[in-house]
Amino acid sequence: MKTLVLLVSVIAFASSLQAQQSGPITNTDGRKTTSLNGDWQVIVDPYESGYYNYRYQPSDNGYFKNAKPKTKSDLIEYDFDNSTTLKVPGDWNTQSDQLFFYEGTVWYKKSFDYQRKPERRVFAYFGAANYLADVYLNGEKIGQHEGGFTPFSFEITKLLRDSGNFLIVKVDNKRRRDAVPTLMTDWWNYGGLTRDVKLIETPLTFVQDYMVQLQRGSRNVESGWVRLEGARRNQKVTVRIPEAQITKSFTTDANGLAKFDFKADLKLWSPESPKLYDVTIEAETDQVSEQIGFRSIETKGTDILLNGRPIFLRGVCIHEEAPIRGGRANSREEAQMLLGWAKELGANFVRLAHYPHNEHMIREADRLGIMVWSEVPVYWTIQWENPDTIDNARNQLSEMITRDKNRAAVIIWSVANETPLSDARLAFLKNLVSRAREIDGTRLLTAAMERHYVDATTQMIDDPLGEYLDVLGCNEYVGWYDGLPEKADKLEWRSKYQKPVIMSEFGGDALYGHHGDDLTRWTEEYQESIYRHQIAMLKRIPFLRGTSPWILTDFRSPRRPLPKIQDYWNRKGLISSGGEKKKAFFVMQQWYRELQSQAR
Ligand code: GCB
Repeated sequence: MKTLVLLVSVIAFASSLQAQQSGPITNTDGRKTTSLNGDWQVIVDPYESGYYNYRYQPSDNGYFKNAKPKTKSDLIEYDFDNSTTLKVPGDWNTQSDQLFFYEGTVWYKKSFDYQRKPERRVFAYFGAANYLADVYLNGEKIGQHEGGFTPFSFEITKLLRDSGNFLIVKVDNKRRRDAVPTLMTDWWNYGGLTRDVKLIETPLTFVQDYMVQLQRGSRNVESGWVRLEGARRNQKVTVRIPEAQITKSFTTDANGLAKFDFKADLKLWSPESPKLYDVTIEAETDQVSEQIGFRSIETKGTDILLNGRPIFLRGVCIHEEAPIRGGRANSREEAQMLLGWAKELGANFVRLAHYPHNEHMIREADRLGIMVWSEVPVYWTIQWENPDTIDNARNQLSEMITRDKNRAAVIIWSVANETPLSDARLAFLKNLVSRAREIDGTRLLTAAMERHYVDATTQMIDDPLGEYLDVLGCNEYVGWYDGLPEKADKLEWRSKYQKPVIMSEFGGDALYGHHGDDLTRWTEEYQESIYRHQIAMLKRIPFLRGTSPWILTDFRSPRRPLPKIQDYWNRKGLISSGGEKKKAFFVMQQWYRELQSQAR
């Protein structure tokens, strides 16, 4: 059980559509919220002595009690109020030199007052905490959450006081073999309360969640559901889209659920015209509104169809790292900068690697008209046979889809990246695929897969997982890990499946400003040469329907120590860590401009 709600017993809903592991609040839009961002007092606790006693048993008097000496003789070996602070949201690694490589536990504490009105409920909401979070209010445990990139919330109505509340979170980012991701990745393990923390107030019975999207395969039937949480489950709910004069009412059942379909001719969302409508969900006891776009996404043979028309996904991969300042990104401005560069490259699509990014990215993509591939950190060598690992991956996948299911920008969910073939892995990933289809039947499913040579010049895509996916992602590093750049010239690509392929990674490292001839590793010229040969090869692949080179910007990785070149950065960015464009950026940009003009 990844999320343990001790205070309120969240009703165990029957249908999978209703399964809710991330806590009662999934959407914070249009709600009364109180930000708890800012400075939090922290205690770095590498031995977890704030949690375990000296016999390594969980202690009743851990740091979560926020104890103070009552007499001058009292022995208490910690004191939040005289401890250092860290900014939330933010990773700890880039806020303190001492914590740069730190992997372990940090305790966070925030004090606040809150005058709750009698007919209201209050929830503590966390945009994300990497990786394992134990949450306490006023000395009592309110829940635990596992997974570093998705939101969770716990109800605190009954524990809340008018003044002097203290919220304490133990955040542990130790890597574990059985976790998702597992021990080995190629990105920085930024720890901490990396996204917004807030209190959310709702009525006693509130609109807990809803989905309003075009029905799969349709361009004029809206389909979805609304779910209420609280004592008054049975209510009239109305979905309104005022700009389109739509008002449709339904009644929720004994579980608080209403499913609906209705016809509506809306202006469809697309990269050229990212139309969003104000949508209001109105129940008798609550009302929420947000902006939602409507578009259809399907495949037909090897084509991807957006609103019924074939498209080519001109993409780029992005890690959730803040440009220039470094560290985990978590602001609208950082999302605008990253997506702005993607647009400048000529992209209409981004692959948000390798975990769900913060909500600013998705909402900006919605506004800017950039299609999104969003994925879970099922990466490389997960423990395929461990039932806890699969539960964890399913939960992270569910939380990702739950958060972003109403975002038109998201067209593809990805269940895995470069996972080695085995029966256990196939069973694990099939499980994720069916989970994703269960909660969201409207989007395409993919995974970034590997491929293999059938002879010296033929690459084959035939991963058995391909049978269960809509779109085949394929990572290849011809010219970098696989031969020299010109190797691409003679390559032929074959696929076992009549399905669209996205070349979801290719590229190579270059240190910005490092020059030489095009066979000298780490130079901008070598990287540029990879892109030239790659593009010529990609143009010859008949079933190719998208590309997302690796990667938009350089990003930190502990696997990359080469002094003076890498210095713990993966240098495959088309843009440097300082925001400077490398030569390869312009090669890719030129191709995307050509593709864009052909598409018109
Ligand atoms: C890959 C991985 C990506 C790495 C990249 C690299 O195949 O999917 O996470 O960062 O290669 O740079 O080696």
